Amino acid sequence: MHRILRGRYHAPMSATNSFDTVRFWRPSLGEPNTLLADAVCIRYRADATDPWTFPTPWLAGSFDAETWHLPSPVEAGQFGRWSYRHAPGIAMAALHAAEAGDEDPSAPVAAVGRDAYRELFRLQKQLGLAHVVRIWHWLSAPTAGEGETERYRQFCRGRAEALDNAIPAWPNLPPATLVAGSVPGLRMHVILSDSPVEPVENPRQISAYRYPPRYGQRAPAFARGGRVQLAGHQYLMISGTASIVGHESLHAGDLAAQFDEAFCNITAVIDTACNGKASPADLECIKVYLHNPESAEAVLVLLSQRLPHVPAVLVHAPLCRHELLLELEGQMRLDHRNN
Ligand code: 3EB
Repeated sequence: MHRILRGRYHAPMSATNSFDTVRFWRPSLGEPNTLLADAVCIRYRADATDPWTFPTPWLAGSFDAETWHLPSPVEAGQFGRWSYRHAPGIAMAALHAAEAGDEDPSAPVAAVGRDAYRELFRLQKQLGLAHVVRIWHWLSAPTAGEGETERYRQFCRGRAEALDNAIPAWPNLPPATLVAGSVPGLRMHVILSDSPVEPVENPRQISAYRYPPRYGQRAPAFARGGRVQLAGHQYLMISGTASIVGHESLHAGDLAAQFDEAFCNITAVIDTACNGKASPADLECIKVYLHNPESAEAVLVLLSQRLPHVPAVLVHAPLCRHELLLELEGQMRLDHRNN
């Protein structure tokens, strides 16, 4: 079970690259790599002000398998609050919208989310990339606040209002993840592309954008998964996936049962996307967001039983429904399977 605990520290990647692509996203436990002017090296647990970091404490495993390729040349830039790396046909961008404190339910989270998305639309125009194909959100204290003032619901409202008024409208919703960030405010990482995402829904779940109003007046705007073409490679991206069937959270308080349910949901998304010809064992990597850091050992055991050959990483991140103990995400390369 300790296989994925090996190699806790990974040296920053080398800047020398003889291919026409560079690795563009590689969360690592190393120091910032200043040599990588033309690539994105996302550090984890870094300082609060650097938007190119995962604001979630690391628990176990390695980020190494989560790498993306992009064609040269790569331009680094800043547009409004978004910083980006832009290559032909593709870009990765990061934003951090700071907040002073993270527990104040009257904080204007709707406006924070709305403005971040509006600025994202402007970034798309600036870069000439019509499609946002994957989004990660980290929102501090997402479940603070009651009823419609809950921070996550407010965020969903702001996001929905921004998308209502997007010109041109997004043709498809992308896969997304939203978990608690440990830095006050909203952080987002996005992948932009010149080719559209083909959304994949999960037959076991109601589409999130059709959730009934009891989860918030404005439903969460994301797809369960999506097929995307990135720099010539085909990926299946799987959104944050939890123990939700229909629209209801199941197995409150039961970590192993929640893992099984989330695993069934990931399996269903892969089945749908690949017509039953692939399974979770084909994932390039899997990431587990855990509400309780103490459950890491138990989850490592479950992973070693279910997915012994898939590289995994575990991070500490409460989720946007307080009863959810874990959420899974992953991606699969579709073009080099069966080779
Ligand atoms: C769920 O299925 C769990 O609001 O962008 C997962 C992934 C979740 C993304 C989002 C929310 C989001 O409803 C929560």
